[in-house]
Amino acid sequence: MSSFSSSNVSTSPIEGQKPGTSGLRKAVKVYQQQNYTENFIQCTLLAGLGDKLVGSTLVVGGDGRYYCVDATRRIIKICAANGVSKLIVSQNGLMSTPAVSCVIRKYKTDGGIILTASHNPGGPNADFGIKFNTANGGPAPESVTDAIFELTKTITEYRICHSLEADITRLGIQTFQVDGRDFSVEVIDPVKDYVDYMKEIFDFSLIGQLLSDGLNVLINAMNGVTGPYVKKIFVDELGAQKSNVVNCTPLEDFGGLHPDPNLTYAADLVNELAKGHHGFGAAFDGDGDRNMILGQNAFFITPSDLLAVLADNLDCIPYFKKTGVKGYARSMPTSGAVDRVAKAKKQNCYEVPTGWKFFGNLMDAGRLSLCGEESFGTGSDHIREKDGLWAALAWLSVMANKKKSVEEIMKEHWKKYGRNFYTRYDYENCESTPANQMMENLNKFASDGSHIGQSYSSGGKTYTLAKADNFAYTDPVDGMVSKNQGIRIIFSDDSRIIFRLSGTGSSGSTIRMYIEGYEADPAMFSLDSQDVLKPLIEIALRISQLRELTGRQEPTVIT
Ligand code: G16
Repeated sequence: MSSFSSSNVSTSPIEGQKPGTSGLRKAVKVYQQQNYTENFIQCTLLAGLGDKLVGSTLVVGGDGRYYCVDATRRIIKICAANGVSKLIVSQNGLMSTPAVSCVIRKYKTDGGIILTASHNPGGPNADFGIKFNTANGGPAPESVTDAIFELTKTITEYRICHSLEADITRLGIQTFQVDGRDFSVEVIDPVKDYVDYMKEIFDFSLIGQLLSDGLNVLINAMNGVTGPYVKKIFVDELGAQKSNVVNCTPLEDFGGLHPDPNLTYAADLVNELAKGHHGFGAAFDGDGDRNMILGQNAFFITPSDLLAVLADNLDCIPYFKKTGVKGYARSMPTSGAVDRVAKAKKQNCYEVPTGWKFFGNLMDAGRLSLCGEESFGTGSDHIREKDGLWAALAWLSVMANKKKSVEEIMKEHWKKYGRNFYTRYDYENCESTPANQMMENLNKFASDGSHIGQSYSSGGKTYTLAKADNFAYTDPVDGMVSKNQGIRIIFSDDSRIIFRLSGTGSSGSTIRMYIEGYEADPAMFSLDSQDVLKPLIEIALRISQLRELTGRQEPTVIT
């Protein structure tokens, strides 16, 4: 076994290393600055593991974007020097975010480091990200990310074992002696543990039968990390043809795609499904935690509706037959469609701030089985991350049980519960000063009770303001309070307008405007959500003065 010595390298704090909604996402060029990656990893290890650091075991994986391999090599050297005893590293550094969560839990490690900027574009001129997950397999809570940030402001040195090189292309265990301690790197197949788990959760033979009975699927991995998982699950296990899966080779720049599965950036899938040859379509983002589901003729399931339909049909999935259903949750901007199901089923439905990290405590406390976010995230307590492939398999399970099409399932749901019309407008990369000004004005509007009871009219519709606030959340498990989580403007008919700034962008400010309106009249169900919500959209733009302040007349993305 080769022996190595580590050394301390002097460094100084670098500004702006504050993790956002999900990890520290910055341009690759920022990460490539001297000591940038090293500083952040050192602080992550110290704050994330505390007195468990020496002797700990961690998982390291990433979405395969540019700089992942380079960062993985640095992480191995820094972990070795900090007394970590074992790293479980995915082969070639490739592992989806849900698979990392699965592996952390399965092997009961002390946590993991995920290298991803998720749905942000990749490549030398695009984005990179580093995220720390704790021993429960979920994204670190704010207390940990705040502690990491505090350390980045005072760091003076990091520890590194420069000469140690592990070969991450080769499966198996490599052992080293570092400063007299044992250190090992186990390189694992990134797909196996995850696929084994999916086979326990779902009835693969039932879903396979659905495909062999003629359901023609189209699965688009958007050149992200899910490609090998998609091939294994859909082609090898479920019997789909190779032509049913596309963009399945992970590429460092995602082949120039913006790997965000929504109607704008997954337009390829939408256009193919619109031809009517496929009965089910799904796309996943760069790191595999997001999903978009479409039916024949590109019938779009909003993530909020997807959550509600699954909530109503968990009995179609063997996992929940075993565990029972312990409750539901959604992020605050996600529509209230799932709340209606929860009410009917007499289950709790929690409303948490945007960010998957807020679901973990509820799951660990046995209060939550299924949750989701409007940002194309759906998942359950099988792991502690949202899970794109899981969502696709869950929907296929419902189809296989009900023997109905995507559209029929959705329409049946609306008939039962009514329809929560929903849309989100993104204004990407705005200048920060006017965006902050807008949020400040909205905050004043929300905190000044004088607007309550006021009427707002547009397009022949009038809404009365019932409540406005800046959403704050108290975690029911540990009592932690998270403030300033978005402006809520709620009308007397439960229609809602929400504004918040994205926490995942790498530059400028992205404004998100969320609009929701409920209709119980079946005559309305087939209308286009943009038409139904037009009056509320106009009112939202008027109250916020978004166009006047930012100069943006149209959003960058509408979903
Ligand atoms: C991350 C978080 C999600 C969150 C989303 C959007 O997703 O994990 O919980 O909903 O960001 O955040 P924002 O609106 O602040 O941009 P991902 O897929 O980027 O990891």
